[in-house]
Amino acid sequence: MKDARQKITAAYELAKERFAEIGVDTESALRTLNEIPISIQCWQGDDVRGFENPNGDLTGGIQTTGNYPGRARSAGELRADLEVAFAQIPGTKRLNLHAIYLESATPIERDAIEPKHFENWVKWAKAEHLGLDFNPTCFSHPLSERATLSHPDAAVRKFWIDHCIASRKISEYFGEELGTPAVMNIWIPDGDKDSPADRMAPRKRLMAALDEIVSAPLGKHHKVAVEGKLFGIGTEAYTAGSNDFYLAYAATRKTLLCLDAGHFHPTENVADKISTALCFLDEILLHVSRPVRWDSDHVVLLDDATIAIAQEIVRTGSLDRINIGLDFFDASINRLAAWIIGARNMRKALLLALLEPAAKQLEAEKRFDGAARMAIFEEQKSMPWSAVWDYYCASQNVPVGIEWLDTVQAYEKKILGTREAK
Ligand code: RNT
Ligand code: ZN
Repeated sequence: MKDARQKITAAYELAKERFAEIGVDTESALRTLNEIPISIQCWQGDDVRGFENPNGDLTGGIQTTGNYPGRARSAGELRADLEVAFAQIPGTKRLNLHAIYLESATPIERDAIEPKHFENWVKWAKAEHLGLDFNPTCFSHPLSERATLSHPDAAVRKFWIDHCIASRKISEYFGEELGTPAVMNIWIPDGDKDSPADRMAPRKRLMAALDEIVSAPLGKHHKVAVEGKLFGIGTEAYTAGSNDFYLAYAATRKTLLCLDAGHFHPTENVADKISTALCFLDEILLHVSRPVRWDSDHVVLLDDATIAIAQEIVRTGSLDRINIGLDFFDASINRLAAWIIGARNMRKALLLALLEPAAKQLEAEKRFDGAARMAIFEEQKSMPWSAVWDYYCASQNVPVGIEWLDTVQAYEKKILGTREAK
């Protein structure tokens, strides 16, 4: 009987030959795969509560549902959880923070947050060899009830502009300290439950506010992205920051555009938007998520939508121009498992895309041979990619199959289960 490791290697060697026959070099695919950074959202660990006011309500038209025990109640707990989760996820990782994940002994208003409130995160990121990304938090706050950057009251707008500029300073600090630029993503919940009389004025105010934010002269260690959305809970009829709005904004102001997989009509093909955006923008940010009937932020599965996104990332040859972030938050299941399943699936999808016989696909297309192209695509689905995945996990010293679940369950028993909900 061969031991498990030998079986994995033997299966891989056979798979490697099969892929070589169709012109795919698995070794090179795995080298590329391992280096693609995936930015993992801290907010899956505590249901988007943060540490500014962990008992406050989550507002802004987004919602976590479920009350599974064990959410992180402090930055220390969140970091401990992330360490366990990250050890189960192969490949290059970053951590995506929100402004509400600051650490301060005294309450700090959002327009007054400073790099020092994130020192512990930077120290930890250095120790864990992670890059950090950032987000101003323009929701879950008394001043965000009606609107933020598009608010008709200039004083309220200024508060959020100042918050976003303060967030840029923190992002710059992250990038400089960690030697890898931080992507700072602006998403605001502003919109209307019902048909507005004026769709234009809020957009003009938003445009002017964003201009103030992005024109603040700050260093080169961070990048700003803007994230559009079709609707939120309570903003079903109108959002000031639609995708059209931000696509035009990003193209004219040279920011990044963030495409969130849950922010479109359910039948829209989000993957198709990537090549369009890349025609006009230097870089984009993705929020890989899973909408179920609405922007529900379910855990990412290895489903058609995710695979299509990964295929576009690879097929456009734009790995260096696409920043991959995850954006889901499920409070109904073990939160570490949510991170692990979602992040492993994203990387599996990238592996599938990297194992495509690109040259053969393109040749068939060039000949207008639709049947051959279809046959190649379909045949690919039953190629032994999972043997390549297993070998990859083993070579990265992360669990190959579902064994990670044992670790997570043991951690749940020992640590998560002892956390009383506050
Ligand atoms: C909300 C946006 C946004 C948030 C995070 C927490 O619909 O997707 O990206 O999910 O910033
Ligand atoms: Zn998002």
